[in-house]
Amino acid sequence: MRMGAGDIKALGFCESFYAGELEKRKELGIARVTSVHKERFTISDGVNVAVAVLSGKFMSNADSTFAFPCAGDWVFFQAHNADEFTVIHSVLPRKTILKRKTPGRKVDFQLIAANIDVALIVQALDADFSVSRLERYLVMIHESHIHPVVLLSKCDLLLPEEVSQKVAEIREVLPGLQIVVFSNKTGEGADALRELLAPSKTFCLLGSSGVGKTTLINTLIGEQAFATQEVRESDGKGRHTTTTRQLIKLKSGVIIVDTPGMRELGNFAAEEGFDETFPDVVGLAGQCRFNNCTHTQEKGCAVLAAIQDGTLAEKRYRNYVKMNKEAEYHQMSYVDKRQKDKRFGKRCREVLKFQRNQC
Ligand SMILES: Nc1nc2c(ncn2[C@@H]2O[C@H](COP(=O)(O)OP(=O)(O)OP(=O)(O)O)[C@@H](O)[C@H]2O)c(=O)[nH]1
Ligand SMILES: [Mg+2]
Ligand SMILES: [Zn+2]
Repeated sequence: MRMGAGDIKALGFCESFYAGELEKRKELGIARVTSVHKERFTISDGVNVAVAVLSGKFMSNADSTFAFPCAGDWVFFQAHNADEFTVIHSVLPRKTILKRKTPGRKVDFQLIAANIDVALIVQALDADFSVSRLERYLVMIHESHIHPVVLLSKCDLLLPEEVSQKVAEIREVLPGLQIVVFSNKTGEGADALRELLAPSKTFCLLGSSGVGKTTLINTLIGEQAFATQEVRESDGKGRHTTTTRQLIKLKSGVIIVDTPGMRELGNFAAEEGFDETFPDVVGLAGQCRFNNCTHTQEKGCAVLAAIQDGTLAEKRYRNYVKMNKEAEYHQMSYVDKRQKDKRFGKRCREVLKFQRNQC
């Protein structure tokens, strides 16, 4: 079958969302990016798979990280020479985009996956469990307006009461969050997972290396389709088994993006994500007597009062403050960086000129 003649709806394509775009397609086909290898992209139409490159025009127009295709993106493509040579012409508008700051001090973003409906944050119950890290993921996910679900893996390694206690720890600070406890070894939680994983929705697995993300995909497929690996005791941090993000369609119709474990989540210029992840802290801060309250020593500080009477966990508050500071810092430098960008600078000058003329 020719590339483009497959079933993109089965790969999650929403015709109503892209109604306006379909008119622009002309002779171009639509496919979904399943993986990225430097300047080469694997794309699928739901049945056929091709390796594609970006058109020259695409390359010269691309002005930021956001312009380039990432796993989960829908693209307009053209196949030449009986499908031997495939070119991507443009990326269709994204419903959602999951991004993170690149590790290190350099302020830049890395696209994780596009058009994700549900983000699955995987934490292993034995060694990886951390409510603070969970909060970090949630800020990133909420900022992208993606629905988060927490998957706690390796429950076979703990006693049932230890598992319940960890779940309670999360529920205490994040009451509305959906949590699924499971084990790839014993099959516990398999029903809950099956119920969660709806066909034609796109899910994205996120979490540290070694928590069992790829093993979960293999479990769902029912065979060792993808490589997984024991974390070496000597240098548990030293490796990632999964090295590229990859969009996979299961027989059940579920679409999942597997990602390499994130060692460092980085910081992000997230503003919106805070309100949804820390509604308790944000709500309290709004009740302080002074609206410039720093919540450190002021009289009438609702946050300090809540920590004192035990209604707000100090650890949660500290994590909020830490992330808020990081986000502020990065927001600032992101703007600084953008101002260096010629086109952005030009636009700024135009706006300033316009404002001056208004005064
Ligand atoms: N006991 C136990 N071990 C598990 C479970 N799930 C996965 N493992 C083991 O954990 C190790 C790491 O699993 P992977 O699936 O490779 O982990 P990953 O999250 O994909 O890691 P990266 O690809 O590096 O991000 C493997 O040795 C798995 O056999 C589980 O539920 N219970
Ligand atoms: Mg993996
Ligand atoms: Zn205060």
